[in-house]
Amino acid sequence: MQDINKLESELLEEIGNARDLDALEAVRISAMGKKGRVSLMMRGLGQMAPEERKEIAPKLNQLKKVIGDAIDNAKAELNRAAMEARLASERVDVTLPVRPENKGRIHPISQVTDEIIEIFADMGFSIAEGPDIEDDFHNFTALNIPPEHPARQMHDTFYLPQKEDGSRQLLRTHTSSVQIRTMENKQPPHRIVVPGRTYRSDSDQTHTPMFNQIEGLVIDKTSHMGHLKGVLKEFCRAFFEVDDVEMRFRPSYFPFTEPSAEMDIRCTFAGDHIKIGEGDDWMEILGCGMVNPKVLAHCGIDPNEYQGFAWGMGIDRIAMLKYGIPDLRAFFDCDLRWLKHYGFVPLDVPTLGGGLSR
Ligand code: 2NL
Repeated sequence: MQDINKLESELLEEIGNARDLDALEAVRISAMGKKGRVSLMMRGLGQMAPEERKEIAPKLNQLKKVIGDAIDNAKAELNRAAMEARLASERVDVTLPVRPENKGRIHPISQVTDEIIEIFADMGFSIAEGPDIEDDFHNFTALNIPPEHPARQMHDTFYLPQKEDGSRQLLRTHTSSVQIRTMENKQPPHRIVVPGRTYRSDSDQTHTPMFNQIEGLVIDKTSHMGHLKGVLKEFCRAFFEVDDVEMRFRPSYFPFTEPSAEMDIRCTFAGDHIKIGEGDDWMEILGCGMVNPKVLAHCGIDPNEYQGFAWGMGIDRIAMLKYGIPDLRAFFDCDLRWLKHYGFVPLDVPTLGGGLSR
């Protein structure tokens, strides 16, 4: 009897002292496990005289129940305390003010590039891209720019160090090299626009060493100057969001087109901003022409079978024009305040249906 009472108070104390679930489990095993202290006592019943057993067995069953209940209770309590600690440490204060969110903006150059792409995509053009680092052939020779042409001189072109074979790579001075690669690698007809970075060693108020261009190319069997005019008219109408834009073509010269022209559009300068499509001034916005047959031949296209037109314009200048941005150099200053002012909302993707810009 005494042993039972002593074991009960011992075990109850051990249970009370268990600080966590592992410690409690250890107590349970040492009491109720196969070789536990309560289990051993139960086994002792077998050697007792029947009279004694009758007296002791209910006490032992009582002990087993008391200890079992105490362990269950302690377990529930430890679980509750653990949950409470977690709730306290993981509490979220829903009354805190929202952290300021740093929303990005679309750079005007990206916006204008997307707008132009959207317009030409609608006319059935694909977008082509190519490397910024080019070789002499794709940037110059294939475009009928002869070795003594001033554009090849050091002051215009950024050259990379000379290689062992004497050749020098360069930073492309226009995106025309991508059209050359397209004509070399794919079968005509071609209908592509090529946006991208271009580089010239030139830096002043209206020139930056890196600038963005978009060129277009159409090669087919009967493509002619009338198609060129129609495509560019549709572009101006959509891009400047006016019903009609008067255009004029002035004769010009590029080694890669023949004949070549510069395209102006009607505009008026009202104070510090320009209105497109009306007035009595003209503004030059791009250069264009029929692709020189020599260029086609350089790309493996038979000039007697195919012909086409091309044009090129500066994205930076046209972006300044459309969105009234006065200083070219601000495009590349990475000033967040400037971008917040002139930048565009990322979700307002330019579409012809939904409007190019808001
Ligand atoms: C300008 C003028 C132009 C082209 C670019 C071109 C490309 C190939 C063949 C023929 Cl592969 N032409 N591109 C044609 C005429 C003018 O750019 O003032 N750009 C800013």
